[in-house]
Amino acid sequence: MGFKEMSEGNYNAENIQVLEGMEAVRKRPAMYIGDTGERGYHHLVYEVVDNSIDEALAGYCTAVDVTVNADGSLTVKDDGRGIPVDMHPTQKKPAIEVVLTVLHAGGKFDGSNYKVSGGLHGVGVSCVNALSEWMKVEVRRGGKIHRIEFSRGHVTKPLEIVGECGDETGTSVTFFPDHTIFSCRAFKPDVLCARLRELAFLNKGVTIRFRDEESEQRREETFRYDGGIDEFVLYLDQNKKPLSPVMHFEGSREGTTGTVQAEVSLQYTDSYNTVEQTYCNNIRTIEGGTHLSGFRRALTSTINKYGTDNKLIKDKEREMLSGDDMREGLTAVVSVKVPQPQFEGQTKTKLGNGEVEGIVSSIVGEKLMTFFEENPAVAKIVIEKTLLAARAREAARAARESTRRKGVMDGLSLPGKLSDCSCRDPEKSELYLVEGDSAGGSAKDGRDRATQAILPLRGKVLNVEKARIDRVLANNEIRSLITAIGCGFGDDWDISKARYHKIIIMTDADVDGSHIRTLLLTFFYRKMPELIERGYVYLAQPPLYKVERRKRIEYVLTDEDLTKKLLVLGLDDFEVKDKTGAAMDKERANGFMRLLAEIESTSKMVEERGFDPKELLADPEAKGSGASMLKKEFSSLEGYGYGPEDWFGGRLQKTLDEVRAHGKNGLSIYRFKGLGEMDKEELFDTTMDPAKRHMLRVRLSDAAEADRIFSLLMGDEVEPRRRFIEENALNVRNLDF
Ligand code: 0RA
Repeated sequence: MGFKEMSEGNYNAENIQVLEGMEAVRKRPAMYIGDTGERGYHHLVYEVVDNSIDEALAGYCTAVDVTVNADGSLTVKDDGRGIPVDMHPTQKKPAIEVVLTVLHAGGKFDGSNYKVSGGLHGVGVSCVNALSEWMKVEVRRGGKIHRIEFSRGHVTKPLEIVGECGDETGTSVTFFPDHTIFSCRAFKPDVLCARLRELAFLNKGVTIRFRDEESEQRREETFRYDGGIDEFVLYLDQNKKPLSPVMHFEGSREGTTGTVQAEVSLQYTDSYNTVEQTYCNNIRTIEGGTHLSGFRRALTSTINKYGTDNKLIKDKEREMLSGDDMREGLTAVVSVKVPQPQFEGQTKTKLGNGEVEGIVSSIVGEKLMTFFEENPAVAKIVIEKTLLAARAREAARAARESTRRKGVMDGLSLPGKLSDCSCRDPEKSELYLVEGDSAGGSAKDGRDRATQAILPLRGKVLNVEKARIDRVLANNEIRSLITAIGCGFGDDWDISKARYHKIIIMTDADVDGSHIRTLLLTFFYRKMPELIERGYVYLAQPPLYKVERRKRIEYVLTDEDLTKKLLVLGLDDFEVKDKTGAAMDKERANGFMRLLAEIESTSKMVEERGFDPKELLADPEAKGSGASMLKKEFSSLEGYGYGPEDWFGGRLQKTLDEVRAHGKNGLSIYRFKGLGEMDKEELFDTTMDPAKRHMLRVRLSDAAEADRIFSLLMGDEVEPRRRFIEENALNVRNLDF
């Protein structure tokens, strides 16, 4: 919502525009917050935090507190001016009620009063209200503490004064997302902290505190960076060796819709890769846009001009230098504030405002030239690195030429190991990257030849974090990959040439498999990020178990699925009785057993955290996810006529164990050690058949973190890598793409 104009100091309730009602949001939540899964769930928090950040940017707020409460709700508290509580003249309601129940209420969106921060969807706190089972808002303003409460967007307790607060001011919003709308059930501290940290970098001096009261760990973190995006660059480069200090340039220019501000921090490191993170109005612009092109243009022309004028770059060399060369080893954060941002591109994360390119380019160009003139030693290092990169690229040209997709039409230049599909429509075509020749062979024989191509990968894939482009391109596995995918590489990159829109990594579920998977993901992330951004990259999910009973074979994906399976089988010719001794029907018995299995696993989890489940259940004050899960489960248990004493007395555990043991009867359970153990039919049936398979799409949800983690996983620093791998058991799902 646009609160910026209020900073002009003449806010009154009339300014609030009434655009739309609440029901629309509940009817089509995804339209307003993107989705109703994990992303949308966390997006609710960002919407509320954005309002506090706006208060901070207007100069009225210094600290924002975000707390995950014990009951699973979340509070965002700030020390800003407080949402106005006076009467809205036309709506005949307090302004705060209008702000929280009317979409887009809060200010006009004309150029002079633009919203500075704002989530991807920028829909405002009223949306969060509509999508919350309940919301409570407390405002400190004018010496009084005011409170109002809502449920699913409707007032349940009108605004009232509940106390005095002296000259304290601020807003505190507490909400519990509506679980009939969201599939996500809890806030993830890691996900929240990543965005809060990013916001603290982008808004220097603002203190953002995070507290988790829900889990037993009681995590607490404070993010405050007086160095702003300079500190952001240092954070991103934490696992790399710097070649230059952090350079910072900023300025503003009048644009057609108001003042455009631009801020850039950059540093060169000895890495061979480039990190460019760009933002507009605190929103990450994954697809780049005019601010990025303006920045790049300034960098290229300044390096060229300074290098030539100072005889560091010879004429012949200048012709050979490309923009990519000048960005090798560069880490840059570009942040602009634009009054009326236009977001374009596939995911609406590409800044489109044309004038921004020239503005950023002129600010950076001017100041970078001055910096080089005042720091010739740094300029020299940057230019030397650039020339080295260019030479390496030149040396790799031969390799690159042969890697290019020149004769793809006749299939001649495709790698020999590739078993291509016959279909030529990329949208229907899939490329399987398979670990090892033996699994590759099964995949090749078992696949659907029309749509599925197989590329077996032998041995380890090159670690692109540690190799310059010439070595990357000389590597056979990588060359096969590039040719097979068809988009080219580096300056030649062209996503529209992708030969497949699904690239599926299929590796064993062991340490080697994880390693190969990580190397491949690093390659895609560093060298072909657009594949990940577009959602073309997948991880195959081969089954963990093969279960055979009376000659019938079934495949099971996970340990939890195996438990479920055993219970269903166990109930076959097995009678479960309720407390009165009457037999339950199959369906009811099945639900009952699943519930018992849940109680068993929750109890185990609670015990692992050092609690006694029995005590926790009996304690009405007990909060936290474990306690609330137990309470829910035991209240379900009552529905079957049983109480806690039946579980804690061991009686129901015995039934559960019996059914499980019965389920195992006459059953052979085999745990796969690798893909190679499956024959071609088996591999197709379980892992490749589009009608039955499970796959994970690789997402790039937090690029900053992903980049740091990749540097950590793939860089030279051994100790942090060892720790990370140990802590995360090399499971890519923990990398949170
Ligand atoms: C409307 C007008 C003013 C402030 C706010 C809204 C406001 C909203 C939120 C939401 C979370 N924290 C907030 N802080 C402030 C300006 C009021 C004035 O002029 O005094």
